[in-house]
Amino acid sequence: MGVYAGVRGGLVLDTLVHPLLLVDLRRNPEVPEGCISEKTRSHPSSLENHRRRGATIFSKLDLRNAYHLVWICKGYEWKTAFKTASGHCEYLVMLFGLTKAPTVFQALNKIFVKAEKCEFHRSTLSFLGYVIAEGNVQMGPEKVKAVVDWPQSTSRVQLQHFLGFANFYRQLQGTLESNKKRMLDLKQMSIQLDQKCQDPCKDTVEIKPTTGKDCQDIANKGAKTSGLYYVKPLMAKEQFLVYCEIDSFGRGFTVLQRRRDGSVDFNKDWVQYKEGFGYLSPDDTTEFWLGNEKMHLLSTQSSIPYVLRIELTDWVGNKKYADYAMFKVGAEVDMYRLTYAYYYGGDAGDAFDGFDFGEDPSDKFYTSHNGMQFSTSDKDNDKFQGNCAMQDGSGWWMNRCHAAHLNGKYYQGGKYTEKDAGESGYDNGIIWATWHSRWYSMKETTMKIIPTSRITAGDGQQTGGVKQFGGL
Ligand SMILES: [Ca+2]
Repeated sequence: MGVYAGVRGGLVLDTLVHPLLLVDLRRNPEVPEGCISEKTRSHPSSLENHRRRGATIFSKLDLRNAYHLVWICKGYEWKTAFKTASGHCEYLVMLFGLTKAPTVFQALNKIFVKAEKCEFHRSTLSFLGYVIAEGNVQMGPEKVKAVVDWPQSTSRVQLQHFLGFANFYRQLQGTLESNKKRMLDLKQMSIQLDQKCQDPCKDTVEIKPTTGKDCQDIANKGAKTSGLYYVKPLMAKEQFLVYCEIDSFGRGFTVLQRRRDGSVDFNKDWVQYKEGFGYLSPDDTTEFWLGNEKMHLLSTQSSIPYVLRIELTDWVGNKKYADYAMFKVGAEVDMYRLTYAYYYGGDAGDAFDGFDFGEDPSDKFYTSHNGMQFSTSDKDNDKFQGNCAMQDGSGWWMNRCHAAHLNGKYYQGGKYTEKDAGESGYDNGIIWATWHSRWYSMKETTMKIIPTSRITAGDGQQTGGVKQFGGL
């Protein structure tokens, strides 16, 4: 049986074996500032020693004297010098761990205890935030509460404080270990999943070798099939991947946007619309927004005017299109402004020019898109006092707000109501108001560009007209 005496600010004695020291120098006014940090607090490892010694009964003494009341002999302070991040320090009072310190301390003539703070012959003892009992040292309940109730950290420093506090109680080790194990399990699972998807990925993702400044350029170089190609517009610093739609007439459309099945969430922020999101696939089966910056680089790279072709499919399989001549997306400084010269044609109608919904004489003016800057929920560049992009959960060339809205929310089946549109209740589907009502959301959309000189070739076949190849 071991008997311990614990002393706040002092000492624990193992009367059967030899002195076992504990330090508690928290907020000690006697200790020179800058020399003591909270890291000098007692470490539970010393407390745990009692386990090895088989102690069952414990006593605690609260000494009026403490180490820090013992001055180091003048001229010998340098022997305690140590280095910290904030400079070099030396002790002026006795420190724990100094050779013979316990002996010196016990040899002091007048050691008094505070009787009211002493406890004798207990089977459990509360000491320095720990509960000491036979065979174990537990974290004190008030410390556990402090960890549980710790306010959420809002800065790195606050988080460091919490981690420092929590790590100090090595009783948390168990939780940490179990978390570590779970992390390891998740990592292994992720590796397994990676391996699983690697084989089909390798087989299906094929990037064609031909490159050019756009897909027409690539087609001109002899590429015959649609798929993934790298393009490098004249002003682009790096090449990037695009889906090229290459037809039998040798036309190469560079695809800017694709909706097919609602698998990609188009409710994204400015940076995401800038960089692009979604997935490019070699067989054109996935949804994506190529990205405003890439659209800008592609559409403004030279004096070659581009036509923007918009293709729409409704929920009974009808397909319509709309073409816009001299389509351009401005630079980011101009908020990726949309401009075009005129409606080039198509059977879907000119929704970019706005639509008279019959609610207000200015409907058409305020739902047109030519000249509009791009808006996202976090960047409101629209003509509305509110935030169209936030209300509709999309990024688009918003006016006040739209008659065409191809990045809207995906509605299965097409028809939706104000109630379906959520909190704001505005029309937020995939809309082309000159074809279907704004409460009808398209099933599929494509936005793609091609040099104007090539647009007419091939269309003749669909309409039974002339087959011709213009320019380039
Ligand atoms: Ca606004």
